[in-house]
Amino acid sequence: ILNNENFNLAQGDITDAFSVSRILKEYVHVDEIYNLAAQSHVAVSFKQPALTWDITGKGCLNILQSMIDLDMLSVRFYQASSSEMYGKNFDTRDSLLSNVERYQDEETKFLPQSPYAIAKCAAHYMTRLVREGYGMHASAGILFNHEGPRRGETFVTRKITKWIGEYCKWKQKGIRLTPGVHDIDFTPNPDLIYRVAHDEVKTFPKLRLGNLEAYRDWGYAGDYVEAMWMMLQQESPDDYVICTGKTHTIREFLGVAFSHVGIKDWSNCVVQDPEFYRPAEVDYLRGCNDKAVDKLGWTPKHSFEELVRMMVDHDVKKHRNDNI
Ligand code: F7E
Repeated sequence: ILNNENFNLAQGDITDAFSVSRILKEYVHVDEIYNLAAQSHVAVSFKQPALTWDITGKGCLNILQSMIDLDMLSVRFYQASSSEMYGKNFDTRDSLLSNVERYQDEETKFLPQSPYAIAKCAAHYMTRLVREGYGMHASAGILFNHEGPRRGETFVTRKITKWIGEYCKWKQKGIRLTPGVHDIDFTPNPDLIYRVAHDEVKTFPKLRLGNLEAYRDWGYAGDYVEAMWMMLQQESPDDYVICTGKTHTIREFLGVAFSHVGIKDWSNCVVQDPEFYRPAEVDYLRGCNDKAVDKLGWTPKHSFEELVRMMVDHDVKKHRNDNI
């Protein structure tokens, strides 16, 4: 994309309102603005709540207030809202409902469970405010987890598939898994990979994860980006839930991912480590995409199994081609 002559990269900082308005002043005649900027890692937001607030919450305000001040009221705006905003909403509802009956949609109450989710709620309400107060074409997509080969390596899906990619590579060379549980962090990292490669370490570290029981509605990021664009092509702005409507635990993700490389029992490959548990968890997410299907004509094109296999294939291929 950097070589595309229509692509311009302007440098700025979303936490700095002057920086945002200086950039927008140069681009007052654009048609659409998409705000995807965030400190988006939920666990990190507990450790860096103020930074998360500045980027994820106030960053959105900085853009919207600049648009108002610069009289950019006819420019269409998209805010990346998140299913994390629902938080623990099921604790206050009927816990006897089965997973088939439990879902979140545009009417579900937000009960955010992390500094990240609280910042996202603020940005979501700000977007609604400019829509209703200033008549702006401002829409928010409440996106459930969206994944793919480009997913950051510290999010659970990619952490798993990256580990599988690395492990498959070393397994071919005859290197075995570490036999026991270790009290030091053996999460694969460049230093460790180097040491394995140079025969300084003879065994491969197990995959260290936190809570495996949480449910997530995982979809393919490419499908979801299409939905973002579709929202801004509508005559009127609105909020939409974007999801697959299916939910799986991290355990189920592990099952599909490991069996794709022929490992039926993954329990010997994974260690649960308190380091990766969060102070507060979002236990259950399953969205209802009826509104997006009806009004936008959008549907997800990739199933859960296809998504997992796509990510595993990518990482297995990537690490096979690594020349360490
Ligand atoms: O965690 C559990 C963890 O970090 C998913 C972001 O894009 O989606 C994402 O937020 C689940 C949680 O994503 C590990 O406790 C277990 O229950 O992949 P995640 P997330 O927190 O759901 C939403 C829609 C966003 O908006 C966010 O920006 O997996 N889990 N073990 C782990 N999670 C991580 N990261 N690492 C583990 O070792």
